[in-house]
Amino acid sequence: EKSPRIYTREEVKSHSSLETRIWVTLGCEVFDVTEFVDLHPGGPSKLMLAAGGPLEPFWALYAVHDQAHVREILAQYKVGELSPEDKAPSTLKTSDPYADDPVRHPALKVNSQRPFNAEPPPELLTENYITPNPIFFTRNHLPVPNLKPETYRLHVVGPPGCQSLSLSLDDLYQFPKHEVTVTLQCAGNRRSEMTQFKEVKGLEWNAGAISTARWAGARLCDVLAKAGHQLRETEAHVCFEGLDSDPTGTAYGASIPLARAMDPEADVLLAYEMNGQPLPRDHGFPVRVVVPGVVGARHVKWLGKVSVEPEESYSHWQRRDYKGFSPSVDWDTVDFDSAPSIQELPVQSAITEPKDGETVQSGEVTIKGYAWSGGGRAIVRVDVSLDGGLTWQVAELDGEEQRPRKAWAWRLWQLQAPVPAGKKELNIVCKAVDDSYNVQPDTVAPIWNLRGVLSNAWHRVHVRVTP
Ligand code: HEM
Ligand code: MTE
Ligand code: MO
Repeated sequence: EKSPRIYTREEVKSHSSLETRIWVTLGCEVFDVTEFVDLHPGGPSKLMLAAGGPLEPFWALYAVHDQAHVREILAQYKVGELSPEDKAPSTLKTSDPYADDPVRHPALKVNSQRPFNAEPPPELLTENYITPNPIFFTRNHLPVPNLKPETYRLHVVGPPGCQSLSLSLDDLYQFPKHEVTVTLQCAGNRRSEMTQFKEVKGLEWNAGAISTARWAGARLCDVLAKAGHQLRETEAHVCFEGLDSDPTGTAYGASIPLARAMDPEADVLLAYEMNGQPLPRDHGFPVRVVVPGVVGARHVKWLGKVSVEPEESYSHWQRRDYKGFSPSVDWDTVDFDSAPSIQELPVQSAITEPKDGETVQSGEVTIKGYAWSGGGRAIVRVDVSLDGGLTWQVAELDGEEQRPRKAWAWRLWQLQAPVPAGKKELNIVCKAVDDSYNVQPDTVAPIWNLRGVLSNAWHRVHVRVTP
């Protein structure tokens, strides 16, 4: 028996392209899986997400690998083992406000490290109707607070003359537990397409700033009722404050109209569970707001305070951001007070497979994506074109059926279509229709805005066809 060759994580990491060969690790073993990439039943692009690093975080998502025959396949490709001293201790810089942020899944495409903003890659986004927690997109404006469940309190401000509530987690568990499947989308989803048209200010999101989870918690209307609130003032707003704050102590905040908060049919939650687990730290542990059908920015995480106010939240993110403007408005002329805050989002859809720039086989092509609309509006149709929008075919809608007026979660869709003979390339386009017959605009030109929000033009993917 020869002793195994020993490699460092650094060396493994340098083998992450077909040119340098594809290495991965499992436990302390190192594998060269270059020859297996094209044989992978889950497709080459998914395997490549783990290139140069550990398989565990990916295999944890797909239990299909939890089988002896999968281990046997991998064993054939063993080239050595990791050096024991390689477990590099992470050096904590205490002056860094982000030093205590949680560890993230390596599949996430990071748009900004501090604060952490990342989206799942398109080939994983529509792999499951419910997005696995570790790859749910993350949009943080500030460092992630580290809250202790035992000492956590939610402060609910009562109406004048009434007592305010200070609720522990156990107190929240006493309210009826309500579960809803809800798609969350950031207003900046697909911003990068607006940037390509004309520069905007904001993070470069591709089409992955959207994800779906089953959320469970207390209904906001039940908690507000307990604090003595009624739906008297129809003009009032429910303001939320996060426990994340900037160096000046300013917390993240946002608000929604009281009418939505008090409507039991609107399913607004103070959620403490995400897909059957306590909320992960990045998604608001221990409690966040979930407002079905409404822009992500109002789903306040690490919730510290709820109050009913005559005016919208005075937070920067309610009043000076997350608003739409005419393409004619620039940073010299913008008047944030002139536009309403974004609440319900417009109809949206995007293609997740194939990816832009990919090469597809001639014969037949499978196109996959998601479609969703705000305000509980259901998706009634997704149209797909292979020729840039000259001719259209109707995609098949997968995923769960949507309830009328309460379509809080997306539909996944797919189309299997013959590749027209002789075609060297395809200009694939998708567009969705919701049950108010709202449609997506064909280009970003008429909807471009300086902040790059509400980007919902037809989604376009260009691919080459192998002859
Ligand atoms: C399926 C092996 C990496 C995602 C499979 C199957 C095998 C396999 C043998 C079929 C299992 C069965 O049906 O019994 C491997 C090996 C890998 C690897 C040896 C690394 C060298 C990955 C990675 C991902 C992934 C990194 C995700 C990012 C999937 C998915 C399927 C699958 C989604 C299911 C495909 C389907 O049934 O449609 N893999 N895999 N795999 N793999 Fe992997
Ligand atoms: N809540 C707090 N406290 N702090 C934040 O930075 N970001 C908001 C919202 N809630 C944010 C927050 C924005 S803009 C979005 S899109 C969603 O959280 C993202 O939720 P996720 O990270 O769970 O996907
Ligand atoms: Mo957002």
